[in-house]
Amino acid sequence: MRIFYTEDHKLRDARTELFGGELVAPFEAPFRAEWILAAVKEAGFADVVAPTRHGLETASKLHAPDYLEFLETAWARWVADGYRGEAIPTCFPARRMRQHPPADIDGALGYYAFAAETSITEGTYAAARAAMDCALSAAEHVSAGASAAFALCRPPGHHAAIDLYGGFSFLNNAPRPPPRARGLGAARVAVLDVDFHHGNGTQDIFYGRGDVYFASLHGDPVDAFPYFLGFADEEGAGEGLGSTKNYPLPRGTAFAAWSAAMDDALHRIATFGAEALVVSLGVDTFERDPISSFKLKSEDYLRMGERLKQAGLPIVVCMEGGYGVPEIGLNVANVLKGISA
Ligand code: SP5
Ligand code: ZN
Repeated sequence: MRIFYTEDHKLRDARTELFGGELVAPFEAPFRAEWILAAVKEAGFADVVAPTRHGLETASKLHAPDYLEFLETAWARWVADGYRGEAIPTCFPARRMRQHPPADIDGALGYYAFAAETSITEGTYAAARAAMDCALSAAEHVSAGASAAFALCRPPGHHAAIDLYGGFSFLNNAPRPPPRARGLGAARVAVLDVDFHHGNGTQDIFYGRGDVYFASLHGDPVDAFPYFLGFADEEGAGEGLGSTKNYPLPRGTAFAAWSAAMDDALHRIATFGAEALVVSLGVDTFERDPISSFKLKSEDYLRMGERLKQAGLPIVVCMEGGYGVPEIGLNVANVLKGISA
């Protein structure tokens, strides 16, 4: 399986994350990608290539133009206003307030953020662009006939919505791959999001679309981030009605219950008639993940990969979350091994 990776992820190296009332060293940091790269190489995956640089064509289909302009310019605007720390929003367009982007950067941050833990820094936008390049290159590799590819990218993307950042995500990395021998507009694609957190951004982007199925297994939003989306009664809208499926799972969920939900998701994806599968892979379902509450063990990720392979579809694996512990590398390598078996 070819792996798409670029050191440009290191441009995203924030000093601060708002956590527990303190500014702590971010959970989402460069060492994650380095540990994962080392582990997948150790596991024998040697075909590691740099992505090709893409323009904003796909990003413009997923995100609003004003949001992309905000991301591109936010850091310069923040610095120009004389702030000394990293860019963190402080004021939000909450219930009954006006939904409009203020001219002032402090206000604009609040308008485009759905969560304040994620500081914007100098290299953030460039790193997010490079992550998207990895995802697009992996999708193109699969479209050209490969059975699977892995975008080893960070920062993550699945929380990035049409015009919202947060949850460590800025640009969504789950673009639909153009399946081989099909026009871009014709094919049906499924996104299976196995990160511990609900993929609110991906759901938002595809909610009204009938040609992209979105299924997410995650900590129940009644007690897990992102708290305000990811409930079982969200099923899509308009042409997309019936093509969103959420599996909110309780704290402490272990692999038996988790994989039963994944089975159900994969059956629905087969019924939908997907021709390609994008896996938003977070390994923050691991039992020792520092910010999550599921109980998956390292060997469970091998079973996960094997079950994904059984779906019989071309697969684009896209890196999302998984924090803090060295096992994130082994857990990702196990998923790839299962898919390649
Ligand atoms: C891509 C991804 O995994 N993003 C996750 C972002 C989560 N950020 C907020 C985490 C809040 C954690 N609260 C932990 C409560 C434990 N009791
Ligand atoms: Zn996550």
